[in-house]
Amino acid sequence: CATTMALVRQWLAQAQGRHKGLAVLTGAGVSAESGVPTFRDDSTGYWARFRPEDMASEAGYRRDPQHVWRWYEYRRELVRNVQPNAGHLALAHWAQRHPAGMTLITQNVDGLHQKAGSPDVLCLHGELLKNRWLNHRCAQCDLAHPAAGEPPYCPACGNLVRPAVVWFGESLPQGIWAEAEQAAQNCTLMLVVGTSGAVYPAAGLAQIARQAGARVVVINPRPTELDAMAHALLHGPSAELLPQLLC
Ligand code: BJW
Repeated sequence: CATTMALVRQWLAQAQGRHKGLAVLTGAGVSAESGVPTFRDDSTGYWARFRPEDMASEAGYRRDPQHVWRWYEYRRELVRNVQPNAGHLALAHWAQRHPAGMTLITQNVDGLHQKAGSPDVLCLHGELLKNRWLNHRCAQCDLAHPAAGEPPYCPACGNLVRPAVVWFGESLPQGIWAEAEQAAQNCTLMLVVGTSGAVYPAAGLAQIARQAGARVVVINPRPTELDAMAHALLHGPSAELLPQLLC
């Protein structure tokens, strides 16, 4: 509502004057209006059709690499063909107007914040368009053998290529996590945008920020697991609300 928006704008004005005063944690919802499915939305989320333990775990990949690889190839094709929406752009423009004013932390692997022009995005869960080796590499692992519809593999040792994303049970990239934690500790305002707040340790950044004295604002069209700890809720789609807030 209008009064909540006015209040959050005040908090934003206070954050604006401070080095990295604003921290933004985003999730799949910020890309929904670009046409990228979320994970946990009732009928449209990926987890309504797939089991996360099959598609987003190392054990699932080892059980059926072809099935998982094809899902990632499908998602890669999808994100190559979508564009950032007004929400991504509003964040990028704000950062450009306030250099060193914002830390943008995303759980998204789709690269749309970067495509919108956001600098220094902290990607907690990796990047969909990148790969890495599943096992330790042997001396010849550089020569990945391409295989249509299947993960490329090392002809010498059989090692498989895998998407460079963070699956369940895996640690987040250490340096990136450390920077995100520090940003949460030092900001005066944290916007939590388009995430269900169900996945840890990412969701815990909101608690870290709050405990360190920051205001926490959730921006989402539906209830989230972080609503109860937030100082304010802005209900609606991020491609509408972020431009209104950050213009
Ligand atoms: C809109 C919108 C619009 C719609 N505008 N909004 C503490 C407690 C409990 C469990 C754990 C814990 N600590 C660790 C765990 C285990 C686990 C976990 O969190 N499990 C819970 C689910 C129960 N976490 C992990 O395993 C993490 N690793 C870890 O903890 O390492 C330490 C460790 C090591 C070894 C052993 C044990 C521990 C890793 C988590 C990795 C998550 N990976 C995924 C897949 C990435 C790759 C890929 O994309 O394929 O990351 S899962 C998936 O969920 C993806 C997302 O980044 C992540 C978060 O989802 P997000 O972004 O919130 O999306 P949704 O769909 O949930 O929500 C969308 C939201 O958008 C909704 O709210 C909508 O309303 C909203 N929306 N339209 C704005 N227009």
